[in-house]
Amino acid sequence: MCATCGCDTNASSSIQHIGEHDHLHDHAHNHSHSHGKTIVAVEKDILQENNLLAQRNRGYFDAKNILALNLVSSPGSGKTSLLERTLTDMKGEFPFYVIEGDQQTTRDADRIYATGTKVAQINTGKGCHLDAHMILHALQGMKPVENAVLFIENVGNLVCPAMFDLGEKERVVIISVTEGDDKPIKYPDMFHTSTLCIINKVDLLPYVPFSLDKVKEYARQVNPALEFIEVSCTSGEGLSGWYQWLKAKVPVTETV
Ligand SMILES: Nc1nc2c(ncn2[C@@H]2O[C@H](COP(=O)(O)OP(=O)(O)OP(=O)(O)O)[C@@H](O)[C@H]2O)c(=O)[nH]1
Ligand SMILES: [Mg+2]
Repeated sequence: MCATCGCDTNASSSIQHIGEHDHLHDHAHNHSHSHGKTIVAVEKDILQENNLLAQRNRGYFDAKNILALNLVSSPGSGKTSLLERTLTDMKGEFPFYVIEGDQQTTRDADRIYATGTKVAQINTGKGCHLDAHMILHALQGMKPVENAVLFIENVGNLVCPAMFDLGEKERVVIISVTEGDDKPIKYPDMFHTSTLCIINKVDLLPYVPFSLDKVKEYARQVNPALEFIEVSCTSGEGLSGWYQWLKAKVPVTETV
């Protein structure tokens, strides 16, 4: 049992590389669960171990000039839809890779694979977040090329993924207009640790009580530097702004 968030990532997490050997990789973790310590101390241990591995991932990304983005949101905000659109519309512009995190099934990885993108699915079992150790294992099977863009779609959850650094360059939080505009102040950690907030499903604005001004005001209370892009993955509205943001983040390749 992970004392940090109460979920159990030890029991049954697995990694599948979709469209390759489809091998299922049982994935045991070495979290140090020392009984008798206070919960705060155990939480610190787990996060410290995670942070060390995250730094290792970050070093790997830096060495290979890979832009790694961690996409976080509550379930159903549109993370996979955004990736499907992005990978289709920007096909050929960069080498893209995706790591999908879900408790069960390869449904999201199958959707990504259908776009022609190399993808690995991590099933976290009872776990409610990805951690740096899982990403390390997925990368070992994926072997991304240099100068690539790696999207990591985290498990749909606005709480626990905020605590786990994966080694990403930037964290992108997605909120959809059907969720309510007060989410940034109810789940501040996720908005505090993100660089960009994508507001999705704006095609539904006429039908739901959601204020774009209010959600931005609330989000700025927890993160004054947060950037916003409003999009609809269904209609395509606003997606060009996201693509521009993405291109500006890709590290420049040094030519000799
Ligand atoms: N109306 C509308 N529906 C959308 C939009 N984007 C996504 N959806 C729908 O929202 C639902 C959830 O989308 P997903 O892309 O699966 O969301 P997700 O965040 O990946 O979900 P999890 O991986 O389960 O957390 C699907 O039925 C999508 O078709 C949008 O811009 N507008
Ligand atoms: Mg998804």
